[in-house]
Amino acid sequence: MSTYKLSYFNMRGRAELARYIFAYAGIQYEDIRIEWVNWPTIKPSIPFLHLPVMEVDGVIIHQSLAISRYLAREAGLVGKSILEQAQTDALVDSLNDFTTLIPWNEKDKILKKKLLDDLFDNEAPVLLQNLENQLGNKDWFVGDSVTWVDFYWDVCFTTFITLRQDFAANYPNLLALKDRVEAIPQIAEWIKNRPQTVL
Ligand code: GSH
Repeated sequence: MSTYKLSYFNMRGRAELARYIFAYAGIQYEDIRIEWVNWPTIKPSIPFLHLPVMEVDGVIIHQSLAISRYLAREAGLVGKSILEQAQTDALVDSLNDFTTLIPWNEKDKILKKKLLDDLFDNEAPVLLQNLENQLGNKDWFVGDSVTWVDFYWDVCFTTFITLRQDFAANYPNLLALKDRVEAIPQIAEWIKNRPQTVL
């Protein structure tokens, strides 16, 4: 049995997808939450200087999606064929592309609002319509069972609504998928008990 240590800040952010997969698979891990005040001291010791990182039996993996993909493989959540895996990866990348466009670190409030308005008015509908088309009336994005991109949708949804509350209101199938993910008993349990943070 491997030992896992996941290090991130005290936020859902880029570690939450990994935490969903740990919860779903019932894998024990250390959920290390570094305080921002301690980060400058810790940062030089972290490979590639960003969080999250995950230590597996002493080996450190960086990049949140590499971490989550590794765990998803362990948990049987990557798709049942290499074609399904490619479809799943592509959807994960599309959600991630949008996430990286969000001006997280913009300090100028007026500029930040302008950038967010532009993103949610112009970019989000393209992403959401394509996701809605991919999902159709199926239960899950890819194949006939849950994969890690279904989890990633719920993780992204939970954060995006803090930026624009009604951003997915016109996409009923995507809203139903979010409910379906949150109703998975292990995920429901994690959501109920996880540390409450804004992001
Ligand atoms: N592409 C990387 C991933 O997905 O893991 C991005 C990592 C990243 O930018 N992490 C941020 C961070 O470490 C937090 S979300 N910020 C502190 C810093 O860069 O000093």
